[in-house]
Amino acid sequence: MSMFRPQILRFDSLSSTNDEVARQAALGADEGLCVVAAEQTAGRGRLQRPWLSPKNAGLYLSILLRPALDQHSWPLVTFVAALAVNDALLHCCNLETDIKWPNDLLLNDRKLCGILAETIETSAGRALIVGIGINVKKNSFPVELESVATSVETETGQAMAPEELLEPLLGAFSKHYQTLQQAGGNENIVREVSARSSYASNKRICVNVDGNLLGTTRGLESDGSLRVETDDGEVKTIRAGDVTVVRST
Ligand code: BT5
Repeated sequence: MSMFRPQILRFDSLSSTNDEVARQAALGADEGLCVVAAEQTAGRGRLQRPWLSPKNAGLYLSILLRPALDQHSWPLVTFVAALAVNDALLHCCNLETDIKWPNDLLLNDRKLCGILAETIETSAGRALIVGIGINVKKNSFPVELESVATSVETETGQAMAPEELLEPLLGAFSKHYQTLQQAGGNENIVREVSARSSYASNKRICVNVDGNLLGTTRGLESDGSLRVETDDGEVKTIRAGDVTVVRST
C-alpha cells in the first residue's frame, strides 16, 4: 500500500490546476503532488463545462495519484475526495454537506463543491488527477448561478480564507485513500458515502443515460455505480451521468 504524502505547489494563477498536474505528471511527478491556485482562468468541470474560479474566492486544487489499485476501483477515488471535503467542511465550518452522486457536494440542494477526476497515460504508467473546487467566499460564483450554487460564506455568514481548508482536506483525503487501499476498501468507502448522501437510496431522480432515465435510487455498487429502479421495476446500474432530482407533484 502506498502512503499518501502531499507535496504542495502553490500558484497565483493557472488555466486549470488539473492541467498543471497533468503537465507535471508527464514529467514524472510522484503520487501526492498537490497543485493549488488562487485563481483559474479556464477551470473545468466534466464534459468541458466551465468551473468559475475567481481569485481567492474558492479553494482550487488538484492531486496526483498513481493508484496501485485495480482499475475498476479508480472511480472510488472521486468518493475519497468527496469524503475528504465533507470531513473538512464539517470540522472547519460545522457544515454538513450532502454528497451528490457522482461528484458534487451540496448544501441546501445547492452546489458547494465539484470534483473532476481524469486519467492520463504517463511514462511512469497510468495516473489519476483529482481536481477539487470549493466555493468559499460569496463571490466564488456569479448571481446567475445563485439558484444552483452556494458557498461556505453564504451558508455560515462567515468569510474564511480558502487555504484554511487545505490541510484538513488533505489529512482526511490521506485517511480515506488509505481505507480504500485496505482489504474491503471499496465496500467501506461506498458505505461511508452512502451514509453521507441523500442521493444513494430512495431518491426520485432523472439521469441522462439512454436519453433520460427516470427512477428511484437503490444504493451504490461496490465499484461506485448507482442503482436506479425504473418505474416498471427494472434496476439499472449507472456508471456515469448527470443526476437531477425529480420532485413529486
Ligand atoms: C464539476 O463539474 O462539478 C467539477 C468541477 C471541478 C473543479 C475543480 S477546481 C480544481 C480543478 N481544476 C479544474 O479545472 N477543475 C477542477 P460539473 O459537474 O460538470 O459541473 C460544472 C457545472 O457547474 C457548470 O456547468 C456550471 O453550471 C456549474 N458551476 C460552474 N462554476 C461553479 C461554481 N463556482 N460553483 C457552483 N457551480 C458552478
